Amino acid sequence: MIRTHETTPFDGQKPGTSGLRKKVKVFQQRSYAENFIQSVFDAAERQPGSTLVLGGDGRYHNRSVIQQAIRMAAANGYGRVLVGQGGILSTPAASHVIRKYGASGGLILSASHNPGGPDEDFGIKYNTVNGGPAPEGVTAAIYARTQEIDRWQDVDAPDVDLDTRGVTHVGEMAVQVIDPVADYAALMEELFDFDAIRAAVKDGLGMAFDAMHAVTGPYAHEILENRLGFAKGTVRNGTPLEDFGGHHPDPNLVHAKVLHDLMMSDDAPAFGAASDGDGDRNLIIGKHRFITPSDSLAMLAANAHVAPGYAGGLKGIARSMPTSAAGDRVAEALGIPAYETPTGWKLFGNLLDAGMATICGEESAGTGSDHVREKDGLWAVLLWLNILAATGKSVDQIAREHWARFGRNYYARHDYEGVESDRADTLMAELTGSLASLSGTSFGPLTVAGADSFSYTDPVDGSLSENQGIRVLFEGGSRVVFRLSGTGTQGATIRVYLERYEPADGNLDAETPAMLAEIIAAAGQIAGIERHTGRTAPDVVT
Ligand code: VG1
Ligand code: CO
Repeated sequence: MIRTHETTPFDGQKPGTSGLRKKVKVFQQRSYAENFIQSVFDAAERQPGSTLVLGGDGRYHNRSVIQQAIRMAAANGYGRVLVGQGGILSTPAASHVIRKYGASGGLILSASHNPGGPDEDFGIKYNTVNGGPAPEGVTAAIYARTQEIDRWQDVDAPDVDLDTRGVTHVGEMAVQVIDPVADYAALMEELFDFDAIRAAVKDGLGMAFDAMHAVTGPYAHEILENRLGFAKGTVRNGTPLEDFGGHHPDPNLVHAKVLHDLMMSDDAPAFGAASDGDGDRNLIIGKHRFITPSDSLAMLAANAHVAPGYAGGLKGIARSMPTSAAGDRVAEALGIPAYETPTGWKLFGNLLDAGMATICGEESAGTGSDHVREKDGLWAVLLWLNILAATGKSVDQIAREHWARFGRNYYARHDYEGVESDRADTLMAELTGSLASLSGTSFGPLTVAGADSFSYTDPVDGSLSENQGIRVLFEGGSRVVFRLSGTGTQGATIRVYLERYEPADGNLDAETPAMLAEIIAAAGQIAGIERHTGRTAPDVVT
């Protein structure tokens, strides 16, 4: 029996870089999640009886929204829901399940790297039929719908048992509770040489994987320990917790410090990695060698051919604009195109669907390929392992050889978090206003060669994305980028991306902060960071 509930719109249900993210308390308001989900169902392209994929990163509030989404899907004409056991599906696994079972889309309940718990964050993302994040056109339609919504629908049905695999019915709709890991693990076995990795493990290749009490725990236990033979205990913090143990499941040098310290110590295994809340990001640290995500993209692309899934070569390499240009140099050497898109994974989907790119990546530790339409943390870890196993080299050796061939892009990101939104907006507005007069101006030893506000025209569908960040290029190839985060839930986060290129015969073995010092100083002056925010140092450096 379908029930119709009257409602009125909530302000601010506009999806950001990666779905709708708000405090749990906001989502717990009556009809808040329902309004958004109904708007997705109203705006989504789908046939009657189509399949919806459903799962999340296990954070607080995950299960209640899943139960509600199931009742709503039944009332809105879906024929089947595939839901991960325990309400669990990593973002890349959800992308794969959508593709594999021909679903019309999926709801992924996650706020990714944001903290979880009753006073922390929750989020809902909608992915479309290709398994990728809803493109701008779709998110705009969803947002428009949230502003005029006057009813949502569900069926009167009890909660589904999410912990037992199998099929039940809610109204006329089938609900299938699936193993969240099996399909994904099988896909990884197709792409990578598990035999070679297993042999390397037998020969002593060791690793430490920090699942950060988030969604990758079950995936990493199964793939790394059960299938590849890494010792029990290789996966740390491997049980998903609703509050991620009180930590931020953000795999960077601040929040994955324990792993970082281990990897810099005498006890370090050969390889260390971590993933984020929803499993789409990765942190790669070799013994005594941290690999920046931008470098990881470049190194993976340069060596991908050793893995069976990429033996035929790459079609192209895509990166987000703030990501360093290290990958572009690999593309040039391979004679394949390089693409520069706005931040986020939305714009990679068209390139992957059109067969124009094979590997994509972002400076924020997202890397992935055309095997799904999301970034994929464990995929990156497995490709690294495949490369280590196939070459017998260490992470440090791979990095040094890479830089000796392509040069090195020293890189860091500085985040100023929780800035008052007005102040952050003023900073960006002033900066945008000053662009025309920046060229030729000097800051210390650096002279501005050009500056612009990044916009992107999608080469596949011609859609235009404007105001995607401010780029300031210096003579000699160094660069600083400024943009506001689109994933936060409190105030504004200003991101400052710093990059300096050293050619292959340059200084390849220096410390990053020293190499970036002049650019950091110039960035502060150009944007007036202290003047606008009162901050003298960033909150997070990655
Ligand atoms: C951040 C990252 C971006 C990433 C996005 C979603 O966005 O910078 O690279 O795609 O998070 O990732 P922003 O707008 O805060 O800079 V995830 O792992 O949160 O789904
Ligand atoms: Co994520």
